[in-house]
This record gives sequence, C-alpha cells and structure tokens, in this order.
Amino acid sequence: LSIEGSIVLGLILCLVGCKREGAKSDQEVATKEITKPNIVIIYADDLGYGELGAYGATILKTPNLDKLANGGIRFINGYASSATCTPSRYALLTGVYPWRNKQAKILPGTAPLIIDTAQTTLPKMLREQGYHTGIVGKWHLGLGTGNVDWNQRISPGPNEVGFDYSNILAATQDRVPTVYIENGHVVDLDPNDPIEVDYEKNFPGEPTGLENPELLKMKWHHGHNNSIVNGIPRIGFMKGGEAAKWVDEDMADYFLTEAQQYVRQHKSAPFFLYYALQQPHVPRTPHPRFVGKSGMGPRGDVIVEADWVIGEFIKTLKDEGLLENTLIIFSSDNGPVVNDGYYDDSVEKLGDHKPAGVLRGGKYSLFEAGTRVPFITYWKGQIEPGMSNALVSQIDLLSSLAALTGSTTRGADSKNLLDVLLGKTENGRQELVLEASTKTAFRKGDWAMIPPHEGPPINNYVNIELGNSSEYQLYNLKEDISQQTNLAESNPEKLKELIDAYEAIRGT
Ligand code: NG6
Ligand code: CA
Repeated sequence: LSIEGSIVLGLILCLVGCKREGAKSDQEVATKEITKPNIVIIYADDLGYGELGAYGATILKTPNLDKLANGGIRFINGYASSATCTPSRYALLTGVYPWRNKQAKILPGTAPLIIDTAQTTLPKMLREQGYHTGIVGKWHLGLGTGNVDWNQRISPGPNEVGFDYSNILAATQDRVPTVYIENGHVVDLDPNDPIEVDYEKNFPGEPTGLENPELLKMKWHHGHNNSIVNGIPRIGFMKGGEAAKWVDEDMADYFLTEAQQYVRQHKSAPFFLYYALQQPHVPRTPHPRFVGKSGMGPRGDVIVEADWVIGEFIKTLKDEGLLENTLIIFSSDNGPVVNDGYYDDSVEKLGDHKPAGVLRGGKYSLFEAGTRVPFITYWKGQIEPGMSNALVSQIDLLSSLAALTGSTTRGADSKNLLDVLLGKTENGRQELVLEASTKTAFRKGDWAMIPPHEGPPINNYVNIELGNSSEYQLYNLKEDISQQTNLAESNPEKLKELIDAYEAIRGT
C-alpha cells in the first residue's frame, strides 16, 4: 500500500467505522500506525563510507549496523550536506543548505544558537503532526544568544527549536564545557562550584595541556591543548563544575540509557528521537569493555562500541514491541578522519582498514569521502531490504518525513524523496551542492565538479586531500569513483553543464 493509499484507506475506514461506533476501529488504528510511525535518526560523528561491513569493511566488525543495512535500504549514493559537523546538522534539522548561513561552520562551545527560533525545523514539523520529539547526544548548533551563563537555564537551545526533550553535549567531545545539558540545565551542577567557560584565555591557576603535559593520559597532536578534563586536553578553557563533568568512557552508556528511557517513556504516542552519537569523533574513549576489541586502537574500538550501542537500542525497540512501527534512519555527519588532533594510535594501528572505502579525501574535503557516508533506512515489515543507487542527501529528510506524516511543510532546499527512502523507486535527486568549510562542490547525475578554490590541496595535520585547486575538476563517478582522472579539459561540454546548473543554485 502506498502512503497516499494508506491515507485514503484510513479516511474510508474512518467514515465507515468512526460513524458506526463513534470510536476508532482496529483497522483505523493500524492505518494510523503506518502513516505516523515513530521515527528515529541515529547519527554517527565522523564515520566514513567504508567503515561498515555492509559497505565493504572486512577488518572492522559492525554486526548490528550490518543487520540494519541488510534488513533495510543501503544507499550507496547517500550524502551528508557538509564535510564537517555543524553545517551538516544545520541542514539535517532545517532543510536549508548550510552555505546559505554564514554561521554554519564548526562552532566553539560558547557559540550562540545558529538556528533561528522562528525557522522551520524537522522536530517542529513532526511536533505539529502530533509527535513527541527528543534529542539525545551531540548538538553542536550553538546555545543561547552569546555570553551563556552555564549556571542558569541555557536558552535558546534544542527545546526552543522543536525538541520537547533534550539531553545533549553542547558542542563536541573535545570541546568545553564537558557536561551534559538536560532541557537547558547542566546535569549534576553544584551551585557552589559554578561553571565558567572561555575560548580566548585561561582562568588563572588552571592547568592546560600545553603547560602541564604530566597531567595527560592522552597527548595532543594539534590543537586540543587548553583545559584538561579527565586527563584529556580539550579545546577551550573551563573552570568549576567538577561534579557535573562527564566521564568520557561512560558517555556511550549514558546516552544509550537516555535514549532507551526516552523510548520507554514515549512509546504510547508517535515519537521522534534524534540519537546523535559521539563516536568515532575525537577524543576516542571506549568504555573499558571495548578496549582492544577492534585490534585497531581506540578509533576502531569506539566504532565497535557504537555498533553495540545501536544493537542494544534496537533491542529496546523490539522488546517494547515498536520495531514494526518505527522508521530508523542511520547516517553520519561527515566523512572520516584518522588523526584529528590526538596521539591515540589510530594511524599506527589502522592496518588495511580504509575508513573512506574507495572514496578520495575524508572529513573537511570536497572530494567524495567528505560527504558521501553510510546512509540506511530500516522499517521492519514496511521497507523491503535492498540496495539503492538513488542520489539522496540528509537535507531531504525534512520534506520526506513531512510527506510521510501528512505535513505540507517543506524545507527550502529539501526534496521530498519519501518513495526513495522507502525503497519504492530509485528516482532520487538530480543534483546536489556539497560543502566543506564554506567552500562548495557539485554533484549532478554521475558527475562531480569541484570549482577552483584557494587554499592548500592537503591538510597536513590530518593528512587529508581537501579538493582545493586553481583548476576546475570534473570526475565521472560511474567510471572513476575514486576521482583519479580530471576530465575538465577533455569534456568541456559536461563541465559547462555542471557549472551552469551549479551556479543556478549557488549564485555566481
Ligand atoms: C577542528 C578540530 C577537530 C574537530 C573539528 C570538529 C583542531 C585542531 N581540530 O577544529 O579536532 O574537533 O574541529 O569536528 O582543533 S566536527 O566533526 O564537530 O566538525
Ligand atoms: Ca563530525
């Protein structure tokens, strides 16, 4: 039954059933379950295209994610909107291209909220459709309006842009403040030990990674040499809030428990849960039960941990009888990076594992590995398992989920690809603007075009090719998925076609 069909059927059933008994018939309830399923987005942080067994990884084992991929649709042309976190999350929640908002770049922990509280968002749209909406995990879209007082209710934040419930880490695991924030309040805050945060200067007498290497259990490679929390040097300075500070090794369990609790508490109404994992972003801090499990050092271990967490979470949905009535979408906010600023053995122990699979580049890159990521939709009994070639982006979730739930709301740059996400067709997007650090590239059909950009071709710290070049680059992804042969000179017609289409969207 198509979604439109279900709605029509529901209306007919209601006309017959509701009138006769003045109450909802069983069939009507069943129909409702299909048109208003629970929706869960599980979002990894810096997980690459080649990281899952279902996407070709052989050394790293991800059995739970493989089960999800093999029981749902595995998109092989699925994209994040950007090669870094904040812009991708902005696009996911607003359906607006991140390069339209100058604020949508990697944010410090003190940045103000970059989503306008009047703006359309995915959780707002779903709330209007009768959903309870929650976020558990990484936020990284800013909080407050500037000069946040971490000891009062912090607002605006997720609760002011559509989430009924929030339990978040403000920015990233490597940035202060290193505390959980529940519905705007720092969890376990002792009023006698207030929190202060500054990204410019240290607080007198507080140790730093730069000056106190003897206090570190993890050494910094580049950046990450400000305040020390839990033996790990961070970005930014923080004072106070001792009792509220998270223990990095417990973070996966903490967010899992929160996500499970959220589901149990809201299972009677349709709910939307945005479950934003912190793995495998730096600092990689697996719980001791996962240490050594991948043979690949902490980076592999936290991917194994993330896979376990997802398995447990899905078990909860199953135990609560919700699996047939829940659409699960899994993806990652940007491509992979191995050394992202700490000495954590990730480079040394990587072995033959290829985080980006066959793709060129990585996190921060305009090449494919920056934004092409694992992208899975799973809905037991509704989605027939398979692989899809369709071009899809996370930016399309807003309009697609609006269509699913009967909302007429649409995101400015978000396409309704509901039938693609449900595996009914491979008619995906024709074209997509990709972003990395405010620079953009373009995908159209089988082709990728990177316009000339200033900047170094390689970020040597992280050892990733960024895609910057003084020349136009044009690649045929069907024949050259690894972007080895630049066809810009030999195929000027195709180049012009892509430039014209790109400029029509991006502006010149
Ligand atoms: C960079 C950090 C990197 C990571 C990234 C944000 C340095 C040198 N590097 O500036 O470690 O935190 O920002 O990652 O500080 S993201 O996935 O949230 O976009
Ligand atoms: Ca990220």
